Amino acid sequence: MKIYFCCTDFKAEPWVAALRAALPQAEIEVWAPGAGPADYAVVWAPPQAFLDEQPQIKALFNLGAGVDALTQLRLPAQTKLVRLDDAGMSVQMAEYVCHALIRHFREFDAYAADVAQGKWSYRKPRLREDFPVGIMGLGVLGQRVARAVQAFEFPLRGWSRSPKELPGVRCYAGEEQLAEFLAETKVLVCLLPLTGQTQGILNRETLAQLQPGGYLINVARGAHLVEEDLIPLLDGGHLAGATLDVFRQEPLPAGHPFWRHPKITITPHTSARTLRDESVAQIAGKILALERGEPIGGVVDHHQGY
Ligand code: NDP
Ligand code: OXD
Repeated sequence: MKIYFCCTDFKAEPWVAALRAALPQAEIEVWAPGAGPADYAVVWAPPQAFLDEQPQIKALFNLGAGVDALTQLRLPAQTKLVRLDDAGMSVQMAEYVCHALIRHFREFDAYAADVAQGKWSYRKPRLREDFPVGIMGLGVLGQRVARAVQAFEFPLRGWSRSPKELPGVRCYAGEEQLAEFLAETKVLVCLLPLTGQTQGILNRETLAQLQPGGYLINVARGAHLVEEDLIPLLDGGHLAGATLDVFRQEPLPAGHPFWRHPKITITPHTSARTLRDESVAQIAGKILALERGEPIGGVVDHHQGY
């Protein structure tokens, strides 16, 4: 069995070593143009040339949960596209979202600013009933985040493509229920995959439907947000702030207004990192299952794009 590693942005050696340790029976190499055919590949944003040279490949294992960089490419028709299914990311996402939510709700930035000036000051406690949290995307990550937010007793809403019933979450589904979901939300968390349906979904019209004083936490993809729509809503006061982990262009270009806006907190696409041990164990397990002819989870539906 031959497996290629073809991942931009990842240091190849430790990954290849970990994959070899997990699958000692396999021949595992870093792909180079012109290399011979392989059975499987571990990929992250591979070049089109890689896919064009490997039409026989049985499955591509994406080193992330979001497959948007792959679905933009021409994929071999019979190749399975498999995403990471949690692999240690959901707990990180829960930490990140709860941190952003609580920092905003408890006004910790304002306290830090006071402390920096040597001020011992109190703010009026806010009521969590006034801060309903709405999670867009109730998949692997969205549901884990929902559980974590629930522990802090915020009112919780969720929105997904297909209807769901989740304990303690008021669930909405489909475009027809999006307006109702937004109207019931003050702190909006985006955990959608980037597809033709979700690109630009965070825009002037949708964000304006959040409750006054709304807050945006985007941890999914930069292209979910129409970036130029955000600042007028912040400056106009309808939105109180935003925490953004993902951007249309990454790294965020120098001089981009998000770097310095006082109501925007940015992090460099780090809310849920791909963890090597967990990812390799998951991928190796799935390759062995496929070799035994067994079904695996996390296979992307080419039609839905996630
Ligand atoms: P899942 O595929 O498990 O969940 C996706 C959710 O989005 C599902 O609930 C799905 O609905 C919903 N959804 C998809 N399309 C629509 C739509 N058109 N309208 C409404 N709901 C929709 O993905 P994960 O939870 O594993 O990951 C979510 C995303 O998080 C990834 O695609 C990636 O972009 C991002 N991510 C970001 C990271 C970071 O570091 N910033 C790290 C990891 C992931 P349904 O349940 O009905 O199918
Ligand atoms: C992912 C990511 O999709 O890291 O896993 O963004």
